[in-house]
Amino acid sequence: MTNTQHGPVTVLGLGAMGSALALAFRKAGVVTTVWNRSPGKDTELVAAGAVSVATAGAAVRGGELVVVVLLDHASVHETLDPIAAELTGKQLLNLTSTSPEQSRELAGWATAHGIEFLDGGIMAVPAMIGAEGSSILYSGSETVFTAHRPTLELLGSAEFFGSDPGLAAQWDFSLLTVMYTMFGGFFQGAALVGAAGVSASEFAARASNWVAAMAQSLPAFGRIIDSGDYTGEVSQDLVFTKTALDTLRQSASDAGITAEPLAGFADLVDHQVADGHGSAAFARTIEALRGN
Ligand code: FVH
Repeated sequence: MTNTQHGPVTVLGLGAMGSALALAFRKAGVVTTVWNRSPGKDTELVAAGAVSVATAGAAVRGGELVVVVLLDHASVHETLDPIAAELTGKQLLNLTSTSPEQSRELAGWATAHGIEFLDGGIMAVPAMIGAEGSSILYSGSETVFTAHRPTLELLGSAEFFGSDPGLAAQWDFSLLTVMYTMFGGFFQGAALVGAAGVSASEFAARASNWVAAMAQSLPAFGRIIDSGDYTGEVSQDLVFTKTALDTLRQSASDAGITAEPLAGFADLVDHQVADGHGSAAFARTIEALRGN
């Protein structure tokens, strides 16, 4: 099945994510050429109608939009540098998790070779691609984004953040920071309650409800931070927070577990209190991150 509404696409990299992306394209009938450094990862895709080729250069020739989804920034350069001439005049979408500065560097490299560049941050795991809840954040060339938007929407919701090629990664990495900090807290909580014989599964059921309830307060924190005024009426000031965190650290120590996931955050609160901001709103902790 071929869908001529979508231009041909090339996917460079058939790891878990690249395979999921290529499969979503093929399920919609998009002409899809795939390449992977090591062989053997294309079986399902070839069965689904993808064209698998032996070199990245040959793969690039098959697509109007070239999607690169490799391990990291270094592997992207290792793959693309030797085929820059083949990419000239093409549209390149980087979905590899590269840092904002690395995405900007790649954009500069692409421009120098006459390649239009779009960067993306995937807010999904491979199983979610093409399904409800999958979201990809884009920045860089709006021309590339607009031209291929219907094709990109086959992967998940597609949102364009602006012409700065590092912006999508900046959003992506900021959201991942929230995620990993939450997981760190969950692991510490599971270890703490686990010391009392509670299973991690039982804890998870209650913790997920608690996280969802607490997430409701994020917009209010956002408003306080954006106002820069931490002196208004606050439900939780920094002295109160320090007292709570000190007790949490003590409880971890009493249970014989490390409080490391919490410790970095507690240190920031300690510094704010030591600097005389004890009566300020808890949200003032962000100023410690900014070095204020
Ligand atoms: N998997 C996920 O949940 C996340 C979701 C958010 C976005 N990430 C990022 O996507 C990039 C690829 O991730 P992946 O899941 O496909 O990763 P792997 O399954 O480990 O596949 C890695 C592919 O990269 C190829 N590769 C590695 N080094 C090189 C190199 N020097 N030259 C050429 N290709 C290279 C590797 O090839 P091979 O080992 O099979 O030969 C795989 O195709 C990543 O940035 C995530 O952070 C996924």
